[in-house]
Amino acid sequence: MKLLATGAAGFIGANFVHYTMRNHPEYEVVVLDALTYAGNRESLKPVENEIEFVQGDICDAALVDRLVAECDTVVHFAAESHVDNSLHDPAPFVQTNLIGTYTILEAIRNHGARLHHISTDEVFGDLDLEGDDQFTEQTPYDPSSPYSATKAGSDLLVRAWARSFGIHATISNCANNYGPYQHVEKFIPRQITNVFTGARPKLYGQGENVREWTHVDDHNEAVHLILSKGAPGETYLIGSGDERNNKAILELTLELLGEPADAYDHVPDRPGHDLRYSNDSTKIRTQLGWEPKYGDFRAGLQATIDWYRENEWWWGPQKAATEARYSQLGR
Ligand code: NAD
Ligand code: TDX
Repeated sequence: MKLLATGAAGFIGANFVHYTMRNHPEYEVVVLDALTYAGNRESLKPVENEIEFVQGDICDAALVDRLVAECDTVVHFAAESHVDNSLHDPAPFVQTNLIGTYTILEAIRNHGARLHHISTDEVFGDLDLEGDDQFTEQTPYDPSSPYSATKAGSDLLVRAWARSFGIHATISNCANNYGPYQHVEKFIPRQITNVFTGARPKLYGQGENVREWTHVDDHNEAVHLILSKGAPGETYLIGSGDERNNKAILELTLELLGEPADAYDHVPDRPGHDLRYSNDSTKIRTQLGWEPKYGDFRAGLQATIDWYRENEWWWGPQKAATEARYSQLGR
């Protein structure tokens, strides 16, 4: 079984390749990644002799067509993934998330490989801070940012290609991920590495916004369950059920790092900042038997802090440029 993983020099895709090598040796893995600012070949170093790596753009139709023709399965992680960047410059989001996904769909249509498309809870918009509403597979799309709008558009392209052209495709919409190899632009690694570099952590607004934190290995286990047992044309929501607001996450991070609970700065809020996400993951739990293994968020966060402490060689080279981008945004 030959599996093409797009965007797997990024956070979730790299962890997917590691997870696949550990748990699913039946797959031969090819990675296609453009190595944008967010991609890092070092994230695949532990498995570099076990996989094939192709540096290239998912918008390159000839390249994508050739690679898809040789594969049985495509797992499509590649995307521009950071909301703040999309507010600053939406162009690469439209290109990669929409045109790139279209390019993959056309290659799938030509060659008949099976596609799993990785998406996000952000396509549904947000929920009230008060109350216990949740997104389900039936929730209408209502994205807020250029990032989530282009992810929503990519999901709709996949659905249309499945219905109109009969491609074998599945979609998953996962909540916020955390774990090793996450770019230091994202919330949790940014705060950990700020402390390690002597900078103060940065909280947007009052930090009341709520996210549902899911360990990246739990996400990737869900993806493998969908690959082996998911039904064509179906969408699955994935989430740990562990909802916390940003202030609480930051205070817990500071506590685990041995820092005072108030040792951070409030910075201007993100425009259009989604208030709360929460996925009802009953479908994947009951139909496919998925259950998160990282039930203890505190332990998962501690392990993540330890990973960043031990792997400055990995994140150190990205840190200064990332903070320079944040300075431009005033955050
Ligand atoms: P990431 O930014 O860490 O990695 C994205 C990868 O895609 C990088 O390696 C980059 O080089 C590559 N890439 C970007 N444009 C490309 C192009 N045109 N051609 C080829 N490769 C390209 O992102 P991530 O956090 O690992 O997210 C992976 C996927 O999961 C995305 O589709 C994202 O929308 C989705 N997702 C992320 C989260 C999260 O919490 N991070 C949650 C739910 C869903
Ligand atoms: O310095 C910060 N301070 C802060 O308060 C940063 C970087 C973020 N935040 C807040 C904004 C969000 O409410 O923390 C929360 C999480 O921020 P991000 O890590 O940027 O994630 P989010 O915007 O929630 O989106 C993430 O989850 C869904 C991923 O980046 C997306 O790719 C995924 O689709």
